[in-house]
Amino acid sequence: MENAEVARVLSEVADLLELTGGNQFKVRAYRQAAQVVDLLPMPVSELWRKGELTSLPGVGQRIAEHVGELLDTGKFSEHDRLASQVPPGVLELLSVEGVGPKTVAAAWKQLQVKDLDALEQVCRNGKLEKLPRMGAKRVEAIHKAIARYRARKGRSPLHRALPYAQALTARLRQVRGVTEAAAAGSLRRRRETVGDIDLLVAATDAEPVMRELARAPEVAQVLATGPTKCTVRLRIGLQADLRVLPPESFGAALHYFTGSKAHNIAVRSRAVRLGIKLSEYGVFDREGHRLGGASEEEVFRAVGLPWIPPELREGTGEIEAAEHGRLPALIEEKDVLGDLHVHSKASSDGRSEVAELAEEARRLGRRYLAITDHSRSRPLGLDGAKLSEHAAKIRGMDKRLAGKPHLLAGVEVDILPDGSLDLPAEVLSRLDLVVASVHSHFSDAPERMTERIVKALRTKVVHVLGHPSGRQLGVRDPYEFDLDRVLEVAREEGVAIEVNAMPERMDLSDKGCRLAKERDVQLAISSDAHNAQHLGNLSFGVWVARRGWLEKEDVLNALGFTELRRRIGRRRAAI
Ligand code: DGT
Ligand code: CA
Ligand code: CA
Ligand code: ZN
Repeated sequence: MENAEVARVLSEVADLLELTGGNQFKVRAYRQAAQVVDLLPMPVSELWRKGELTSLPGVGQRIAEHVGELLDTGKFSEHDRLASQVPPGVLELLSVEGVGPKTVAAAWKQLQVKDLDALEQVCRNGKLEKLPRMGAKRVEAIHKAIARYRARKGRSPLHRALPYAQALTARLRQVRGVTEAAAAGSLRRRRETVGDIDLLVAATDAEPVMRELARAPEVAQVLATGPTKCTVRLRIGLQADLRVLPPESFGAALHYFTGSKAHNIAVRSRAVRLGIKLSEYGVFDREGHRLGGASEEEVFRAVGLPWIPPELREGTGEIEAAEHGRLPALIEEKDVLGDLHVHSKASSDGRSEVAELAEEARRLGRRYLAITDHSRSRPLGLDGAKLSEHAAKIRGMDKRLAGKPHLLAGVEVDILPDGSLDLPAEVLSRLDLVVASVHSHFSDAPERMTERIVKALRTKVVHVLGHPSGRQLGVRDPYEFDLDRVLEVAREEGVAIEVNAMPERMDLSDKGCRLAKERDVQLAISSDAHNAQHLGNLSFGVWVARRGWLEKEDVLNALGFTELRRRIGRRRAAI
């Protein structure tokens, strides 16, 4: 069982306890344990086996035993006991943004709300508004959030699905007679959300492969089976489709099931024009003779094209670009040489010391790291004096590290509701790197939000606009603003736009990246790490960038340290 799954069950126990009026102390303990397990750098099952679970912060004997029971038996008696007291539809209400356990408990106990439909009804008929601490504004926000939740239901964010796809392909690769196993579909294209996991396996005998999938611990139920394919439901609720193909068809199938549908249609119409037949089984000539299909390259070659990276296969110009030899040389993770947005313990939500961050960055081969803690408006944010002290500490450590990696003393400064920055320009201009971000008043009118950001970009002290749309996948929609206008000003002012690589943000989006490139605006791919393990999340940002057609030249932190210093220093010289 994956850590994420264990964490999910633990946090569900916390929710259930809260809904059933359980002890607040216990609620907090389960929440903390969930968080610890989720961030664990090794499988939690390994710790259980060694009897070391209780060495984790906040994990006591009781919770350790429950986790052990879950790992050994797939069951969690405490969880099941609590779940039997709460209708399943009630628990689901917690997934609606802005609806917490207190609201759900009140709606359930006082208004008999047992599912999403019922919650929507009490939004409409005014009953929810009458509950204590509710009011018309909150009810309206909840009503809107229900609609958003419905729209995204059934899709999972990439970061939830990816570990399962990896675990399952690794498992299937072990089956005797299997030569290849891969995840295709939107997951391989690295879309930010996926509808399901599409698994492809090359083997001559399908039966043992399907049997192995059915008994995988991640799988809850087999929904359908055929001679060479099956569909299962995973414990996390996501479905997976498995198809088993003969090795000579693997490339053709991988291409077909990677999609997208729009890309496939375009490739297939090229094939028709060239008088060849393309299917998930291979490439064939008019007489039905096989021309290829073992690899994707053979498929593309048959239609006269170079191999196209999966992230580009959305039917938005990639075929034309390939045809004319103009495919972008997409940025790769190894091209990103440093990280420009990282929080240390000096931020209230930061968990690692600067030294731990530097150590992990060095291990990951990053050449530079900007420590950008929060400014004073955030809870426990830094004021000018504390920030100067912090910067001095960072610079001292930078000297000791002697470039392994280089540290930059920075800040993530709030863009206040009026567009001014949360710290004086005079303080900001003494720092090496300034990331400016919106963290409040997300529901400003679009024109107001645009002006707010534009004003911040005009201050001359900002290097990077942080998580530019404010979205959190499946949790919070992007705030509304005129991206085109912001890009125009960013170009004029020489400000880079961040591709925030937090898996739950991925912000700027892929489409935004492509627009920024067209507008000649530079991007910065940053982890926004709040602990050392998060530094590895940069890959999520790189995938977004690749889906946005970005190349090395488009990315600020693909520059070497000297070049970067010169670039960000130029800002300083200008004021
Ligand atoms: P998803 O699962 O909604 O995130 O998106 P996909 O792209 O993974 O879609 P899915 O799982 O329905 O199908 C996987 C791929 O199979 C899809 O990207 C392209 C191919 N495919 C599925 N249905 C069709 C179809 O009707 N025509 C063509 N040309 N290709 C299809
Ligand atoms: Ca899919
Ligand atoms: Ca599918
Ligand atoms: Zn932020």
